[in-house]
Amino acid sequence: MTARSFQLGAEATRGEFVRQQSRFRDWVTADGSSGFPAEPGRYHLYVALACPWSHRTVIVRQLKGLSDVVGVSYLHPYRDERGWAFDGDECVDELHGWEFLSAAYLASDPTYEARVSVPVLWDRDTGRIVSNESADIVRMLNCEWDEWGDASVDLYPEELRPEIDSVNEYVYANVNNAVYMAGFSETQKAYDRAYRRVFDALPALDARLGDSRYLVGDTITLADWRLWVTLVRFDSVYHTHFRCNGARIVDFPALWGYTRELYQLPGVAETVSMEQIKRHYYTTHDMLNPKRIIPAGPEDLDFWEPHGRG
Ligand SMILES: N[C@@H](CCC(=O)N[C@@H](CS)C(=O)NCC(=O)O)C(=O)O
Repeated sequence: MTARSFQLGAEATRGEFVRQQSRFRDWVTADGSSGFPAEPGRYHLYVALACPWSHRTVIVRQLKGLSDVVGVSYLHPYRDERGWAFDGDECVDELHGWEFLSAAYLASDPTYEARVSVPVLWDRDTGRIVSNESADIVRMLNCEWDEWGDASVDLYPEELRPEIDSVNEYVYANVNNAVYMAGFSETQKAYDRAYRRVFDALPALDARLGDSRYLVGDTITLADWRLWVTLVRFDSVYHTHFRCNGARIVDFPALWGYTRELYQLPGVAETVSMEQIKRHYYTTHDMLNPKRIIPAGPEDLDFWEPHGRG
């Protein structure tokens, strides 16, 4: 896969990576007013464990106790120009036997020509994608299936929403997406800008998490999971593969303790496949790693070390 196959918009002339807008933005609602009523067994997630955007949907589904309510299928970590695929082995589409996730996009919109991304929230009844936007999917999972899930877990409390939204915006621009912008830059200048964003933000977030246990309020929210999915991949992948080598997460005391604390919460560690994460990034982006050799380290990364927070 070449850098060109990533969507490049008007910014392309400046060598910047531009992430495409999500095409499917419908909403599952508890009262059914959206046309997609929440029901157990009706909706299904297509995710890749390697992908940070997928990862947060997997975590929220888990924390909300929705494992038996919303199904899930996993895409294979290696992706070529045909897009995310099922390999028929450990990654199977139990619903349709599809080989490629592109089938879901074409079933939903036969004219779809943009990139096939994960995660996808699929509706088995209408046979179409409800949403391919993780930020929306985690909000739906947080409350719309509460009749069957754990209603006591609220990751997006009403009174904290404005602050969560504003932290999310900052973290998206300076961390989640900035590491990709650094990795997929096509000019030195574009890379330098992205790198600066990341290494201005990480010390700022380290300071914030030195003063408070979580990003917003005294409870874990969607803002934390947004940041965390990038932190957990950082030292193994982004530091090396995306040239974000200003420091590692283990070098930031608060960020590192926080990464371990969230990792150690019940149900979270099993959503992390470092094997799939490394395999995906280092074998899929040929323009960055044409020989597809997967780095062996880091050796000192122990997410189970006591976190000492609280
Ligand atoms: N806005 C989407 C972005 C998802 C996204 O970019 N996913 C990446 C994987 S990490 C993807 O599927 N890329 C496919 C491609 O570029 O071919 C979301 O947050 O749900």
